[in-house]
Amino acid sequence: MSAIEQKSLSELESSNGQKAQALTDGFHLVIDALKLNGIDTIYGVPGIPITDLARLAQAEGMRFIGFRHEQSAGNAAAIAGYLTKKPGVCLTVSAPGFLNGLVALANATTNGFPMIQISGSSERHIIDLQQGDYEELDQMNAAKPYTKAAYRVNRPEDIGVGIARAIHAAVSGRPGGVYLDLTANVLGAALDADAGTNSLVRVVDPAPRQIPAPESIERALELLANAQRPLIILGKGAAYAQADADIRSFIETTGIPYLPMSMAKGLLPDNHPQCAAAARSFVLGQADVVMLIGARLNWLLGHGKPPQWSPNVRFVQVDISPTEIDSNRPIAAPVVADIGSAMSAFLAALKPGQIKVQAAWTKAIADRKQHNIERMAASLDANPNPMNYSSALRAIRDTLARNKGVYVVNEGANTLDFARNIIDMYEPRKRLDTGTWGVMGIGMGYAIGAAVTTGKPVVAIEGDSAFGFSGMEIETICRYSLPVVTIVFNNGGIYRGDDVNRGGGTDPSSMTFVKDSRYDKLIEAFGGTGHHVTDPQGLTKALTETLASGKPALINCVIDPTAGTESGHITNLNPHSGISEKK
Ligand code: ADP
Ligand code: TZD
Ligand code: MG
Repeated sequence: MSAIEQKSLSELESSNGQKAQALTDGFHLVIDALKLNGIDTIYGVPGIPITDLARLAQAEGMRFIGFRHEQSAGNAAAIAGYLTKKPGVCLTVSAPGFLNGLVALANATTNGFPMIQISGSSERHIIDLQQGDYEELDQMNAAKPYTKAAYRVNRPEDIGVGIARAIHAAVSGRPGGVYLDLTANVLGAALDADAGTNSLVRVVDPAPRQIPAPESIERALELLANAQRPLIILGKGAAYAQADADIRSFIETTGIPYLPMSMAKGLLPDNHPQCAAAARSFVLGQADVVMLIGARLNWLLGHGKPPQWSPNVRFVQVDISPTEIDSNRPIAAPVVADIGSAMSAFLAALKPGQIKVQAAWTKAIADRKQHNIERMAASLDANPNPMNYSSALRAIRDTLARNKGVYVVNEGANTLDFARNIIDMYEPRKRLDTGTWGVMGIGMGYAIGAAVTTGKPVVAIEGDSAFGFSGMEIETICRYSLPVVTIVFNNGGIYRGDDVNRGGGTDPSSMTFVKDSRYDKLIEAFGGTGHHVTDPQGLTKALTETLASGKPALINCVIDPTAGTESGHITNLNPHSGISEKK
C-alpha cells in the first residue's frame, strides 16, 4: 500500500470515530465536489493514484461500479450521461488506464454525450522532463484533441473549480467528453477543512436554455408550409433533449412524416402512422424540404447529397451547435437553439392550418411502406435452419413487443443493421447503439450504464465479434447482479463465419472465430445463466424466461455462418482489394 493510500485510509478510520477534522485532502474534496453537484455514481478501474478515491466514494455513500477495462467503464459513464443529461463520471489510473478510457471519452465527444473522465496522473516535474515516472504520460495534452475540453488541477484548492468547469463543458451547448487531470500530489495534498469547503462550487444552470431567434422560427415554418413533400428527421440530439411531448405534438399537428435516426427510434413509437422508416430510401430520395431535429448530415445520412437525396432538397436544421449549420449542404432555415426551446417556439408560432401535408405525398409513403413491409414479412416468416438474422430477430422483436420498457443495446455489423430495421422501439431513448462512429466495444459498457442508471432490464444484441470487445464485463454484470440479458449472434465471425485463409495455410481466415463457440459458458463461470439456442422457439423461450428473472443471462444464439454480408448494410463504404472476390 502506498503512503498516499495509508494516509487516506487512516483519515477514513478516524473520521468514522471522531468528530470533524481540521484538515481535508484532495481525495475528499473530489468526492465532496461531485456530491455537491448531484453526481452519485462513478464508473472506473482503481489503482495508483486513485485507489483511495474509489474506496472513499463508497465510504461517502456514492456508487462505485468497478469494471474489468476502462473502455467499458467509460462507455457506461457516457451512456449514463446520455440518459440523464448529467455528466457520467469515469475514473481511471494514469497513462495506460487513462488511454484505455480515452477511446470512450472520444466516442462520447463524437456522439455528443456528456461525460467526464477523471484520471490520476504522475508527478508533473518528472513527466515534463520525461524522467521516467511510474505510468508517465502528458495526459492532459494527449486528451485535448479528442475531447470537448481538458483541464488539469495542480492545487487542492482548485478541485472545486476544476469539477465545476468540467461539468459546464460536458453539458452545455453540444454535450461532449471532458478530461479532468488530477495529479497524485493534488489528491494527497492536505488543506484546511474550512478552506476546502469554501473552495467547492455548486454549478448553477450548467446547460442553459438556448432560445431561438423568433425570425428563425418564422423562416423555418414558411419553408415547411411551402413544401410539396416535407419530411422531419429526428436524431439522437432530439432524443437527448427530452422534449418528447413537444416533438410529438409538432409532428402530429403538422402531419409531416418523420424518419427516426437509429437512437431516435421510439421517440414516437415506431408503429406511429407518420413513421416513414419502412420507406426510408423512398422519402430521402423524394423529400423537397427536410427538417433536421438534432441530426447531423454526416455519413449516416449520405451527407444529404445525391444519389440518396434529391439534388434540390432544402433544409431546416434545428441544432444547438451554430457551427453544425452548412457543414455538408447549405441550410436554408437554420434554427440554432436547444430543441426543447425550439419545439415550444414552433408550436407557439404555428398558425392553424399553416402546414398541410398533401394527401398524394402521405399516400405515396404509405404505399411504399406497405410494399416494403410485405417484402420484409416474407423473410421474417421464413424459418430456415440454421437461423438467419431475420428469423432470430423476429423472435426477439415479438418478445420485446411484450416487454416494451426494456433497453436495447446493439452492436455488430449484420447484427446491428438487421436489428435496427426489424426491432421496433416504443419508448424514447431505449435504443443504444454504435452511434456516430460505428464503434465496436460499446455493448457491455452501455448495458451496464443503462441498467445502473435506470434499474430497468436491458437486452444487448451483440455480434460475436462485437461482443468480444467488452465480453469480460459479463463478470461485472454478474458481480452487480444487473438485469442484463446478452444475446450473442454467433455466426462464427466478422460479417460471416465461412471466410477462408486465401493463402491456403493452416491459420484461420482473418475474419473467423472458433467454430461452434459456446459463449453461454462464459457467464456460467460467474454464476449467471447461460442458454444455447438454435431455433426461434428456443430463443423466444430463453429470452422470455431470462427477462422475467431479472438476473444476468447470456444467450448463445446460433446464426447461419453464410447469412451475413460484408460490412452489413454499408458494403459501399468498404474499399476492396480484389481479394474478397476470390471467395
Ligand atoms: P444522429 O446520429 O441520430 O443523426 P447526431 O449525433 O449526428 O444524431 O446529431 C445530433 C445533433 O443534435 C448534434 O448536431 C448536436 O449538436 C445536436 N444536439 C444535441 N443536443 C441538443 C439539444 N439539446 N438541442 C439542440 N440540439 C442538440
Ligand atoms: N474495431 C472497432 C473499435 N470498431 C469497428 N467498427 C471495427 C473494429 C470494424 N468492425 C465493424 O465495423 S463491424 C465489426 C468490426 C470488427 C464486427 C462485425 O462482426 P459481428 O457482426 O460478429 O459483430 P456480424 O453479425 O457477424 O456482422
Ligand atoms: Mg459475427
